[in-house]
Amino acid sequence: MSHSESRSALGARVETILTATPVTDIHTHLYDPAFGDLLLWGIDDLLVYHYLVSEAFRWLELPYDKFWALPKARQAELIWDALFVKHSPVSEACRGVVTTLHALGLDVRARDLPALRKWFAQWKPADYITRCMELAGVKSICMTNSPFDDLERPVWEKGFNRDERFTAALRIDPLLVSWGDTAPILAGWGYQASGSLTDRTISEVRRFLEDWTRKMDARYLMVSLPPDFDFPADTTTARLLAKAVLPHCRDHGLPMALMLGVKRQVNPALRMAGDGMGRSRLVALERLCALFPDNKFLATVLSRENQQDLCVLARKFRNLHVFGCWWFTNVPVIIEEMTRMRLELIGLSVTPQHSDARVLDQVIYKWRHTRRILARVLTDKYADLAETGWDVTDADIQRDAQDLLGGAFARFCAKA
Ligand code: FIX
Ligand code: ZN
Repeated sequence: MSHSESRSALGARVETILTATPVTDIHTHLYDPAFGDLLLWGIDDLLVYHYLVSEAFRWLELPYDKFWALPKARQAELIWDALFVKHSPVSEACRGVVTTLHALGLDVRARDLPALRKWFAQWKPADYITRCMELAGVKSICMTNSPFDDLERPVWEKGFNRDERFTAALRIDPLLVSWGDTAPILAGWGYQASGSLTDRTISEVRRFLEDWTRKMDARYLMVSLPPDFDFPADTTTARLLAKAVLPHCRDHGLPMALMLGVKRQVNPALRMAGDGMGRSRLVALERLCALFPDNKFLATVLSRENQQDLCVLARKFRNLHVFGCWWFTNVPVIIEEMTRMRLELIGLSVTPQHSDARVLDQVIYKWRHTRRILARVLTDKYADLAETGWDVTDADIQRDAQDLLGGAFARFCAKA
C-alpha cells in the first residue's frame, strides 16, 4: 500500500492473488476416485455430514436409533427440513452448504431439495472432481488412509492407478490408541506382534509401517489423540510412538502429524457426530519436539485455549509445523483469531488451513471461506507495514500466498 494506494485497493490485490493461488489441501477424508463409493459427493452426502447431524439433533425429536435406521435420503430430508427450512442456516456448517450450492451455480433461494437432487444426478464423479477442485482452487488433496479400514484396505492390496491429484497419508490411530485390539489384527496379517511390547513386536510394528508407507507412498503419518495424551509416559501409546513410530518416521524423513484434543464418543448414540474435545497438555508436544530433534512434527489442536501455546512451541522448535483450524475451531470467529495469532507469532512458516472435507463438494466452501479470512488478515498486516513505507509488490504477495497455501508445508516435508 503505497501512499497513493487505499486500503481497499490493497485488499482487492491481496484477494485477487489469494484466489488465483492454488492450494495443497493437506488433510481431508476424501478418496482417489479409484476407491469408488468411498469418495462421497452430492447434496445428500453434504446434508448428512456429521457436523450437520449433531446440529439437526438440537431440533429433532425422534430417537437416535430411529434416525440411523432411515435411508440416507430420508436422513438428508430431515436435516434439510430442520436446519434449512424451519430455521435459517447460519451455523458455519450450514452456511457451507449454501456457499457450495451458490458457487456451483444453483439457485439457493428456491430451497427446493428435489430440484437440487436432480441437478447433482447429472454428474459423473470424474468430471465432478475436476469441477469442485477448480471452484475451490485446490491443486492437490491429501487423503487419510487407514490400513485398519476394511473398505479401504482391499483397494490398496489389489493396487490401482493413482490419480496424481490425490496424495496419501498413513493413519495409525488403532495402533497407537488401542494396541490391545490391534496386536491380534497385525498378527492375523502375518506380523509377529504380541500384546506386550517386546523387541520382536516393535520390529514387527516397524515392518508393518514400512510396508504400508511404501504401498501408499505416504507423505506423512498421522494420529489423533485425546486431551490427556502425555509424553514421556508409561503408556503403550507413548512407548509405541518412541520405539516404533518415530524411528520409522525419522528413517523415512516423514513428518508425524499429531492432532491433539479429541475426546472420542462423548455421545455414542450420535455415532460419528458424537466426538467431543478437551484442552491438551502441550508439554507433551514440547517434550516430543525436544527429545526427537531428528523427527518432524505436524500439529493441530482442537482447543481454542491451546492455540497460543502451540504458536510459542513453533517458535522454539523448527521441527514443528503448525497446521489447520481443526473441526470445532473451523468457524470464522476462531479461524480469524488463530490466523492472526499465527502470523503475528510465527510469520509465514505455517499452514493456516486444511479442509478436513469428508464430502468432495465441501472443499468449495471450506476454501472460499478460508481465503476470505486470510485475505483480511494479510491485508491488515501489509497495511500496518505500509505505514512505514514498506510496500508489498504483487510478487511479494504471491510468494507469501504460496507459502501459506502449501509452499511452507512442502518445504517442511522436504527438509532433511
Ligand atoms: O481425526 C480426524 O481426522 C477428524 O478430523 C475426524 O475424526 C472428524 O470426524 C472430522 O471429520 C473433523 O473434521
Ligand atoms: Zn480429519
